[in-house]
Amino acid sequence: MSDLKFAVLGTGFWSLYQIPAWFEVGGARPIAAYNRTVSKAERVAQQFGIPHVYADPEELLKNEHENLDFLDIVTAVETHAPLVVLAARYSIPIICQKPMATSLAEAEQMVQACREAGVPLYIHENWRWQTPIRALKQVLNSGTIGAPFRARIDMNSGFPVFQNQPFLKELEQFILTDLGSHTLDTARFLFGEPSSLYCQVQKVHKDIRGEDVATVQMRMGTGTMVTVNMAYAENFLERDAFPQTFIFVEGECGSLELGPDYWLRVTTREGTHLRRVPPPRYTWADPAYDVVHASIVSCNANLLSSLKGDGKAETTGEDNLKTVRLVFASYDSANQDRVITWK
Ligand code: 89Y
Repeated sequence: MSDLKFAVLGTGFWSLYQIPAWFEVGGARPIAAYNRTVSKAERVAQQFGIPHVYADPEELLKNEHENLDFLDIVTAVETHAPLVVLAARYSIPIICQKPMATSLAEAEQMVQACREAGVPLYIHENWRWQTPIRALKQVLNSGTIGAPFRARIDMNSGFPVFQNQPFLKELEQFILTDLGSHTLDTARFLFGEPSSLYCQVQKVHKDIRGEDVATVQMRMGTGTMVTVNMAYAENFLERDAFPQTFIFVEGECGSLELGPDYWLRVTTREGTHLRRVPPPRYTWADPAYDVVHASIVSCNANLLSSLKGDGKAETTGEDNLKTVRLVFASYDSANQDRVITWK
């Protein structure tokens, strides 16, 4: 099969990793790029050999839609809904970066527009594709530790995320949309859907608009109690491990721990078995983000297999809507100081 041709909408910080990850996967080739500040699109197009550049997304779609197999939307979150609704009119399959939308209503509108137009919508949710998280899931599925009754997912760091992504400072709703989209999706991936949720938030940085600390507690799947802790609070940790996620799972027959430096420990009656599950290293990846950038490759490969009709995508629009529901339910819970329950 020949390469699928795609357009990149948005050529900011994340596109510098998203595009090389496509080259790493192979089988897909960017033929057009759009950015609001067109000089940025020109620079990225030159860097990656993308032939056509646009300052207007509608013009790109008008001129290129017959040549395009899919769109890769990597713009700021507030543009996702209008771009997806626009692209659905051109009947081009869409990949949209997380977080999906600025509200649940907008996310629902995106899914509905694509469903009505018969256009596949995928959300680029890469956290669950991290090598160590996949390895932990495999052990969980193997039944070695039995049914999980409690778990903790921790992603706490003082890494200055605002330096590379200054827009994060301006978000009215920050940590739960930016990082919670990932960690709550990972919780769903590992433990299933929630039946109840309680969340509390804090703001430690004085110079940002949104919250930068959150704890979400849920009852998930067959009853696992799951706590998700997240923070970008410049809390001066002795060993800051950005962007590693630590996970601890207690099961009826053992425990499972994903700790610093990608060590995975499985403890049962027989003792502790430990092995390292590091991500692959790519030359184009920023070493400060290694496990995250490496996971873009696996996520893209999964979405591409679905676009080619060879496999099933995990993070479809419909699926990610469930993660978006959790993000905004967390804000509702925190704002009202109440437990939210689902039937
Ligand atoms: O924006 C976030 C992401 O997707 O990965 C890490 C990050 O850059 C900061 O939380």
